Amino acid sequence: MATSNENKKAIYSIFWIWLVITIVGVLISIKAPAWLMPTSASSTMHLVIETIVVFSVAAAPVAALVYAITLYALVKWRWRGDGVPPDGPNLRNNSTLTSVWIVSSTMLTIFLLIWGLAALAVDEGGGNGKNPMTVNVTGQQWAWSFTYPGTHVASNELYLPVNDKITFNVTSKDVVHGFWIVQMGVKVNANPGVSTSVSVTPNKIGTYDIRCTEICGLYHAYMVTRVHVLSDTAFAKWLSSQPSRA
Ligand SMILES: [Cu+2]
Repeated sequence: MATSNENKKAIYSIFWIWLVITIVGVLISIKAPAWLMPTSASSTMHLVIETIVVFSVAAAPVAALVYAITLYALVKWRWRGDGVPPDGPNLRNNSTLTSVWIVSSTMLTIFLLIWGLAALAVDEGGGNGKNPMTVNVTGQQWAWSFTYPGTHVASNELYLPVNDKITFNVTSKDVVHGFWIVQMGVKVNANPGVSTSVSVTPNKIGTYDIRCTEICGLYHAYMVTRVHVLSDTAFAKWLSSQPSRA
């Protein structure tokens, strides 16, 4: 049996290892999305990145505790004798540890729930822009096509006006595809025979990526196109310059 002095030493060591790993984890959580995530072209995407940062920061001390105990156990509690090592202390009878664990995980879970519900409420289904506009999106092996209701325009690259609320009605001609505008944080399945809606307000002029997110056959990886977010006048000009498909 370990003496209480040895236990105290172990707890202090684990605490310091935990603290260092927590600080590293928090720094990575704050910095990594800026390096790894695409730029944000909508408030939805901004919220997605913010949520990733907050959830990673909240998870860092929990992960650090697992790593700290694992590292300490590997170095200090390694069994070097023959045969099966003796049992350690019975954690089930440790009421302090059990209460701390239950209370902290309950608080963390409630925090994540409240954050999630608040983020959904703030986002208003992805749209808080003016002049709502609808675009019909059709996926098929292996291309995207877009039509703009109220006009006779069809295109294979998507064109959108900036700061207007866009609702996409998404469907498929053959198998299940996934409509994903990478930099806008919008992703929804394209199902044959069904129209699924998703809304977003692009808030930055530029060209962004559209990908398919369901394995839909041989050329799934090449089912990509682009979205051009234009100023209102540039968008109106593009729309009127398109040949009618009717
Ligand atoms: Cu696809």
